Amino acid sequence: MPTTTADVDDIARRLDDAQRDSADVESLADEVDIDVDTAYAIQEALVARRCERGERLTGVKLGFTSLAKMRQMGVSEVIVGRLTDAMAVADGGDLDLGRFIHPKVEPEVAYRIGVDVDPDGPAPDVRACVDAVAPAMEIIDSRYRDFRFTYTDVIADNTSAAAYVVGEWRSPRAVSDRAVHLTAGDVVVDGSTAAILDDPINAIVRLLELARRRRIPLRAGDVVLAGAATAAVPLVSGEARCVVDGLGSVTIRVNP
Ligand code: OOG
Ligand code: MG
Repeated sequence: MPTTTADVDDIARRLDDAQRDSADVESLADEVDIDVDTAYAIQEALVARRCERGERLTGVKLGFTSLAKMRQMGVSEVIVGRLTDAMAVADGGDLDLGRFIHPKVEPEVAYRIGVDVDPDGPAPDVRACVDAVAPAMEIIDSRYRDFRFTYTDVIADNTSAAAYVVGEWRSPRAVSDRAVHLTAGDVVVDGSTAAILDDPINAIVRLLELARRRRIPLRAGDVVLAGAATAAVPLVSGEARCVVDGLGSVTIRVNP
């Protein structure tokens, strides 16, 4: 049984270094007892380090909003992480595999927040918060060896966030039960947006609750990744592409 109390700043530094050096670390669970509040405190310290180096927050991502992802990773509760400009890749842009440890790609739906949401203010209307929707892909790259982590481990590691790409923004529209196709190298995965909490807009409902509980401010223009519609697949060199029926597609070129 681990007995050591978590040193929030020290763990944040280790996870931050693991990302910068593309060198994995062991799960924290064997070493320290971490509760959910501490895990989010580590995430905040980790993201603060990135911001101190000049990165800018661009939004948030949800994880484990589909059964496929919960089953793949053995975690069954929704988590939230932060996105920065250093993680953003332009639609059609290039990404080098060398900056990652063991990257995987996920087909996602992105929403754009249209108003500032104060975590202490009155609960806003969900649909009124969103001003655009787009197809997206997330690149996850757990800093833990072999993607083996506990619920609190993955929260501390900023929910495996590594990179993301958003396609053309469209006016808000219902996107429940739209076919989703992800192609990564030779692998093709089919799914539906309905896998994301029955309807991806429910990701915004969960986000508003989590943002309030975790004191995460949301600002107009922030990107929200609603979570993967299917299990993640390894990111390999070549093209990675996600098509969401009625929303268009998003593509990146992946270099070895
Ligand atoms: C954690 C991130 C999960 C999603 O879309 O469900 C996630 C992981 O699987 O490493 O981003
Ligand atoms: Mg994701």
